Amino acid sequence: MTATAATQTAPSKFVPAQRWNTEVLGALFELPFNDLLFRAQQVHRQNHEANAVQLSTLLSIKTGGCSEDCGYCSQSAHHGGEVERESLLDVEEVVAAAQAAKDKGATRFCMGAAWRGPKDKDLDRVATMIGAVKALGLETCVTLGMLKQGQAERLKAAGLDYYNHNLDTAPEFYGQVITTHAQSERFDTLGQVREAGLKVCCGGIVGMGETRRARAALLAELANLNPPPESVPINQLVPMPGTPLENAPPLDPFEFVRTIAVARISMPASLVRLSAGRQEMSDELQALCFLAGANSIFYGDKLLTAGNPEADRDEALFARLGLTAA
Ligand code: SAM
Ligand code: DTB
Ligand code: SF4
Repeated sequence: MTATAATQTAPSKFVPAQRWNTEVLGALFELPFNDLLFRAQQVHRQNHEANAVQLSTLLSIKTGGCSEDCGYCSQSAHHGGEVERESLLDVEEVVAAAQAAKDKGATRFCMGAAWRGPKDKDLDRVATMIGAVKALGLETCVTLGMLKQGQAERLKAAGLDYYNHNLDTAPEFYGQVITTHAQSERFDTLGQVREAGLKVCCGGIVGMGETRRARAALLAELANLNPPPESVPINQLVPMPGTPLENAPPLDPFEFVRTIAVARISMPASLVRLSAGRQEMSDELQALCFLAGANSIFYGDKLLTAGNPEADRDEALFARLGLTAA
C-alpha cells in the first residue's frame, strides 16, 4: 500500500474528475478487505442515498449472428455455442416488455442488439422503440455496438437517455479476448456518444482470466473518461457453453467485491451496477457488493441470453437488507 492511495481523500461529486492510474487503483485492491470496504462505503454515502438501488431491465432486441468474436459472448457467429438467432423484434413486442418491466418497478429499460454496429435502416425501428419506451415514462438505454458518424445524434433525437458501450477489459488484455475490432474503436464510439449529449453507460467484465493489475487498469480507463460514465456496469463473466471462455477459472468472490469497491472509490458520482453474474452469486455476496458501493442492478429473470435472479428473489433480498428500489 502506498502512502498516496492510503491518504488520498475521498473525492466529492462537486470536484472535477480526478485522474487515476493503474498503480493507485492497484494499491486500493491490495488494502485489507475491511479497510477497502470502509473507504468505499464512506465514498458511497458522501455521494448517494445509502440504501437505494436503481433497477434496470434488459431486453435482447436482436439476438445472435454477430460478426464479432468476443470470447465471452454467446451471440458471436464465431463460436460453436452460438444461441438461436432472432431478427430485430417488432416495436409492439418491445413496448409490451417495457411496460411489464415498469409494472415490476424498473426505472430504466435497456435494449441490446448483437451487432458490430447498427445499419442506418435498422436505426429507424430502434428510434421508434426508444420513443415508445420513453413515452411509458421509463429511462431509455440501448447497446447496439459501434456507431458511425451521425448515428448517436439520431438516437438522441429519438429520446435516448443512455448509450451502453463497455470497454470490457484492460487495453493490454483486450486482444486476447477480441480480435475482430480494437478497443480504440470503442473509445471512438464513446466520444461520439458524449458529443451527441447522451449519458454514458460503460463498464466491463471480470473473471476472464485477467490479472488484478488488468482489473485496476480497466477501472483506471473508465474513471479517466472525462467526464466519467454516469453508469458503470461491472459484469462477472457468465461462462456461456461453447464460447472460448466457457471454462475460465472462477474469480474469487472477494476479488469481485474488491472490484466493485475500487469502482465506487474511483467513480464516486457514478451508478455502479452489479451486472451479469448475479444468478450465480449468493445473497450474502450480493450484500457485500452493495456494501462496497454497488447501487444499481439488472432486474428481471433474463439478461440478454443468460439468466438473472427472479424478481421475487430480488424483492426478498431487498426486504432482508432494507434496500429500496430507485
Ligand atoms: N453488441 C454490442 C456490444 O458488444 O457492445 C452490445 C451487446 S453486448 C452482449 C453487451 C455487453 O454484454 C458486452 O460488452 C459485455 O460486457 C457483456 N457480456 C456479454 N456476454 C457476457 C457474458 N457471458 N458474461 C458477462 N458479460 C457479458
Ligand atoms: C452490460 O454491461 N451487461 C449487460 C448489458 N450491459 C447489455 C449484458 C450482460 C450480458 C450477459 C450475458 C448474456 O445475457 O448473454
Ligand atoms: Fe457481438 Fe456484442 Fe457479443 Fe461482441 S459482445 S460478439 S459485439 S454481441
